[in-house]
Amino acid sequence: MDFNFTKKQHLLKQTIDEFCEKEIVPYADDIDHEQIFPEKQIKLLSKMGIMGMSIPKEYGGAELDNVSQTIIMEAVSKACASTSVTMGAHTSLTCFPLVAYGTKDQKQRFLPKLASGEYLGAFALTEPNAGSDASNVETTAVKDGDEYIINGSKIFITNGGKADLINIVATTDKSKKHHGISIFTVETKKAKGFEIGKKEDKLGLRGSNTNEIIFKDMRLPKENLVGGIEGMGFKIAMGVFDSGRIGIGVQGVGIAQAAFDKALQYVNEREQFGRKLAKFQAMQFYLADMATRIEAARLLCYKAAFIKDQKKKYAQVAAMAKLYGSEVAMYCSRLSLQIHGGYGFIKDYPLERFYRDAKITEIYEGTSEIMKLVIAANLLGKGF
Ligand code: COS
Repeated sequence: MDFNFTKKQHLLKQTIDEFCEKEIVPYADDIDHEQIFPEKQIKLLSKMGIMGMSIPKEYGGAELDNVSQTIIMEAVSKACASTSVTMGAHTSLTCFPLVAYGTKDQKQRFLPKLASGEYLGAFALTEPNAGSDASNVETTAVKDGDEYIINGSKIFITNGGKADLINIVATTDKSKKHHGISIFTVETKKAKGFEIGKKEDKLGLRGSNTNEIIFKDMRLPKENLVGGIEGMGFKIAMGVFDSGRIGIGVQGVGIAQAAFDKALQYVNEREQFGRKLAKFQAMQFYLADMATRIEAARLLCYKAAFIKDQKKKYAQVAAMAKLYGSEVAMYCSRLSLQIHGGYGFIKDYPLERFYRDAKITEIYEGTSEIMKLVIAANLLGKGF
């Protein structure tokens, strides 16, 4: 057993931490307050090869292991969760399914553009009647010669209004339920019948783009069916979420760490009743509770990434990492805000941003309740 990063991973952590401190942290409040899409930050991440981190070298990617990808997700999330979700929807939800399940032709056509940052990606499953109940998608894909005709709409899609390429989940045969679900890749600028709908105004992650997207008789070549076989979509989506959940767990850890760091600084500066806050036992207990939970959540996330790197089954530990990482984000952002008192409640300090950003980690890529179902299903013998 070895809890150390490799030399390469350690160097990567140093590099990404320094980058985030310089290029992301100073802009994070503005990104949130002014709802600025973090395009500049994403461009810089592309230049560093990070938008292609999950893509094999032969397609222009950096081909990083999952532990390294988790290091990056934690660092960017600590700096700015709006930026990290924009990045994660691309590297994890978009690139991962094409890498893991795409045909050779799909990899050749799409991965180099996603790796270089020429294309920003998104993944679209959620609909008004399909969220937790992922198999209930109503968007249809009907085969017509060498094409599929797609009709329907998707809501709450991260990067939906900005993406150049979106993997969309549709039903090719509703009577087969989840066995009739397929995933199609759409290049949004080329597709007729692709429309951008309502942009959401959110509690947190206010710099990230969350959009409705609409398909009206949108025609796609049959070569854009991910994996080339109809009915594989539900299993692919489940695989994508299993993997993505490590990222959301560690996004929670990043937010929690950012909140904790501010608390640690504040208790050493702020004086009340003639003493630094750090001298009060109540504050010491808060710090100890936060630090312990952050460390436990972090270990779960890196364990999940490590197991994925070992090519072993990881759905259960990924769900645990997401469940606990998101709870710790909520816990630490609330406590750190409490320690800051009134200062935590105003926009001059980032505490209220952390508090708002933390909430979504308990909801997207599977709610905490769904995580418990996944964990229980694995405990009871499903074993993905
Ligand atoms: N990996 C591979 N296959 C999986 C899987 C996984 N992690 N989980 C389920 N499956 C397969 C099962 O093996 C089953 O296949 P067969 O019918 O061929 O045997 C099939 O999928 C259906 O499984 P199950 O009956 O367990 O599916 P449910 O419809 O009950 O749904 C949950 C299972 C709830 C886990 C799933 O719908 C889910 O993850 N929902 C949350 C989706 C989500 O995260 N939404 C948020 C999107 S916003 S980013």
